[in-house]
Amino acid sequence: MSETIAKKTIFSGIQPTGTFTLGNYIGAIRNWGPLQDEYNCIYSIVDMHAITVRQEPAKLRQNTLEAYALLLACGIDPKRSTAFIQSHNPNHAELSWILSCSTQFGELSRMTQFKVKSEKHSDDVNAGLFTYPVLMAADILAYNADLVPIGADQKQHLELARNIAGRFNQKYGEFFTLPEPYIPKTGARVMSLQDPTKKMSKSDENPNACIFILDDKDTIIRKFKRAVTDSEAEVCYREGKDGINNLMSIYSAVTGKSFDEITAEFAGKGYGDFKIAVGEAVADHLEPVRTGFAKLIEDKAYLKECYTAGAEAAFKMTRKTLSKVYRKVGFVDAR
Ligand code: AQP
Repeated sequence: MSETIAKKTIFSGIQPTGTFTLGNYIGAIRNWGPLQDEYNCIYSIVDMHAITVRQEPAKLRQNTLEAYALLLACGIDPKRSTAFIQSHNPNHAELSWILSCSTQFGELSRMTQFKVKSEKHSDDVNAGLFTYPVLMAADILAYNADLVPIGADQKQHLELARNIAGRFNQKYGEFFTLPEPYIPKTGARVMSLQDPTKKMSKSDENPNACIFILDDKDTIIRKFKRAVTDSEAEVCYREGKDGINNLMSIYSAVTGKSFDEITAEFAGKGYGDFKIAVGEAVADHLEPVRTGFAKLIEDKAYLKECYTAGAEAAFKMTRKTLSKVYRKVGFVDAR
């Protein structure tokens, strides 16, 4: 058996709904690169998920290319991983239909993301928004992924993917691997800088709520200076100090310092000093991503070469899964 076959498989995706935030980066994407040697990694820009919310077509196209370049700038090596654009592999959508027939209406209606997004987009509560988690299950199960690196907000969807896989296996015989979530210990849920009870989101209307990973140093520091905190002056991690807890988690994630070390570092100093230090540490941490992205986005031919090869590899892997699934459910062979 070759080494590649013996490796466990990882799948993860990210929506091209705007420039990635510090939340996407710390909670998900920065953890993807280090896994490339140990695992068979498959990473996707999930544009089909993005259209569950209204997108301006030209902007979506541009965001998708930029998201792909960002993926590479964040350390995904298209030679060591399969990196592709979701709509380039139609097997995801095909499998999604089969899996939707093993998904219950009730379980989809319990999904937090559906509730939040259908409130936010109350004029367009479309069926795609409702069945989003089934497509996500198909993304993962099409590769029989063992592990899915995600932020804490996607845990509920991953649990649903496991339930769908289990139900399919029960109906048709053991087939799908039940995927495990891989959630980082620090930074699994980066919160909004303007409302630290809400997660940081690409599509937040308030640009000060979010650090975008392509923001320049001055912008990053300015946004941290404006971050909502509390009326105390002690930098420590404690219940009720949502704003400071969030800044401490971010600082810890980019510097590797523990909460105790951070508290000691800022003892006797005010929030102002702490906010500037967090801003500087984040900006310095993101500098290589900004530089890498600037080069990659200029080379459209290279990007195309990478995402085309990625899609071909992804298609081959998943066609085999889909053929077996079709046989299992009782469809007549096409040839
Ligand atoms: N605030 C966050 N903290 C930690 N992890 C996060 N992720 C998202 N927000 C945070 C993780 O990033 C990965 C990709 O997310 P996505 O783009 O597929 O969708 P999302 O979770 O809906 O992200 P956004 O930024 O909130 O996008 P919009 O605004 O378009 O809905 C996932 O692993 C997610 O957990």
